[in-house]
Amino acid sequence: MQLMPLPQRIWQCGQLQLDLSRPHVMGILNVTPDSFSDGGQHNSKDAAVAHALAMMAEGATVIDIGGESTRPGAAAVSVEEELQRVVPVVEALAQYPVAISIDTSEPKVMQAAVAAGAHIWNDVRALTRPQALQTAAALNIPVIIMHMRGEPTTMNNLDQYTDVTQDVMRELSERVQDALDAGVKPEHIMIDPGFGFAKNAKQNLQLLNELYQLNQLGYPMLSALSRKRFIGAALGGAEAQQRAIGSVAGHLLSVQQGACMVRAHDVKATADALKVWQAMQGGV
Ligand code: 9MG
Repeated sequence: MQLMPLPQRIWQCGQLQLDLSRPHVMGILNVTPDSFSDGGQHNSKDAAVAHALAMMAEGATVIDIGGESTRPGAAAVSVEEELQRVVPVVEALAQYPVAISIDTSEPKVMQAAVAAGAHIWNDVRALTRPQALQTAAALNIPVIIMHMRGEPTTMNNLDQYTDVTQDVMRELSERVQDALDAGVKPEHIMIDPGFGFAKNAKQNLQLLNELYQLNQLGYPMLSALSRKRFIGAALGGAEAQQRAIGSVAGHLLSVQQGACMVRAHDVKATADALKVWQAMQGGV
């Protein structure tokens, strides 16, 4: 494993400057009735906003709002429903000094979210839906491009890799090139290996062990393994609510290898771990 310097890059997110040369915690805000690890507790606007403010107080500098569950087997959601879930929460959070990221693959949702004050497009489908590439370029905003094969409903059968890390890097660079060709600015791109998406437990662990290799692609990197099944498997079959410490460990290992953002449910524990890492670097 290698210690990697984080890229010098700043994303202007409303009032907030996100300095990607230090690690950030992206707090997860599921606004779905069936979200997998908060039991749907935050699906009313006020509860969602309160949860976001609590995560900010705990150290999240980014809030990732998702109105569509990407859990395998989750019901599809219409654009209208996604808009109704996401936009009011964005409007409420836009007044706060926090970067607002939207977990969506739908260009119409992203357009409405940006109009309401959102800053970052987090797309697990890597801008592959019709008009997504063109919309990302026209909105001129930061985008997170994640590796996946197929759809959440089909991905579990698509985990045949020659070498998971090399294959993920190659397939991610193809998606990045599509974005660049469409006019997305290179300084707006963040990559993400897509832990848990079309990868089995062994492959996820290999990818985590070799994450530093993705720095060769030359983009800032997000690691998102919070409470995922392979963390539970590494803990001997722990349920989602028992995976916090394992997730913090995985995120710390990711930052050590160059990730500048981690997507977490357990914000305080994650932020504390990253503070120790930051202090070790000689910064605060
Ligand atoms: C929304 N979402 C769920 N898992 C994710 C992951 O691994 N990466 C990103 N970017 N988003 C995710």
